[in-house]
Amino acid sequence: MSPDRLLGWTDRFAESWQQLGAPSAHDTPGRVARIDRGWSTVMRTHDDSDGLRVRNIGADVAVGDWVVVDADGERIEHVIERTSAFTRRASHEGDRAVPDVLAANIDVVFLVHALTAPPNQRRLERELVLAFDSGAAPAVVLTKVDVAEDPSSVVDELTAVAPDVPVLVVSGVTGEGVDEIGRRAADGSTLALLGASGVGKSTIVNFLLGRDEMATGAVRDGDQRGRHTTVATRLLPVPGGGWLIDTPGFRAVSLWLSGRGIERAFSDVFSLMDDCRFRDCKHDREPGCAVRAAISAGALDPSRFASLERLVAEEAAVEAEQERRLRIADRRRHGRPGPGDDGDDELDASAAGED
Ligand SMILES: Nc1nc2c(ncn2[C@@H]2O[C@H](COP(=O)(O)OP(=O)(O)OP(=O)(O)O)[C@@H](O)[C@H]2O)c(=O)[nH]1
Ligand SMILES: [Mg+2]
Ligand SMILES: [Zn+2]
Repeated sequence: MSPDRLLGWTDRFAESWQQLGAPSAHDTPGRVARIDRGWSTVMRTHDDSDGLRVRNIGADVAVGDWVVVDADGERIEHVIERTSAFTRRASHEGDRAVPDVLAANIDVVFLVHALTAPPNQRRLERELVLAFDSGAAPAVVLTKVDVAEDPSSVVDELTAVAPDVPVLVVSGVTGEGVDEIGRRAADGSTLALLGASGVGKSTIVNFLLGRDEMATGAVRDGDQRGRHTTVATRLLPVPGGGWLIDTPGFRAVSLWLSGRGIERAFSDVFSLMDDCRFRDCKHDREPGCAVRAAISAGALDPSRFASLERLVAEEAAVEAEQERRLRIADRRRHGRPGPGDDGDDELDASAAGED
């Protein structure tokens, strides 16, 4: 049996499967629809509503992954190379340089914000960096327009930090604008909804599915924060074709290793930098600095520029830590522990020394 195209299987995955030797003695690749404490639920066909529950044991899987299950149907044997993944840095203390993959093999990342809360530009900027780095196409969804008091000012403020990105204004309750999201799934694409708790991700998912598949929960009166109603990421078939990934609301938007995500999320600022007189302009007090000029003229919000500088520094720190780890791993492989340490000390010291 060949893998189910309606489940999102494409030629790209087929190539990676071939490279694994297309282990034909084994089961057909399936797609991870949910993960619960070391167990994955794997769908083998698009209408496989129960799925097969298998152990992860050592397999680094995320919802959306294509996997090969062992011949006994008990555990995941291979994870097929991802075409995209929304990844943040795990926020566990002491174990800092660890990636946390929220969803894999996605075509569009919808970053959801509610129009009922004060606009959080800094959060959206970070989310956009991760979304651009995921390899999927980012889009912004501003929801709860039916109950927002002053939607247009919130829309303007958030749109200002999302240049080059489509911004949809919707209501998960009335359904206004939601079809535009569903339309993106119709060709079989996989869409992920990501954002803080309580912004209305599951409400949108339920509207698109036409049934109350996901539980939704009231937000706190004062600050509109959610109560983490969704606790496990789910991959769900859209009736008109394609897939939705609903995710639990996440607090910390910590950067993981970035490709060109920062440049793409801040394309407006980078194009200003191209106009600075000096190529090595630090955008501080240099003459002919286009960034400072734009700030003075009110064309660039100084807090957006400060935010960019913070993100660049954060990314450099993640990269440095990652390089340290690779160096240590390499030293171990060659049986050359550093003088007076076995590698772990250096790691722990550096992890503790950061921020
Ligand atoms: N009026 C209105 N209420 C909404 C809308 N979307 C969500 N809500 C309400 O906002 C609350 C939170 O919605 P959820 O869909 O549970 O939010 P979520 O983003 O899935 O939250 P987590 O699962 O905790 O991450 C619920 O009480 C919803 O009924 C909307 O478009 N309009
Ligand atoms: Mg939810
Ligand atoms: Zn400059």
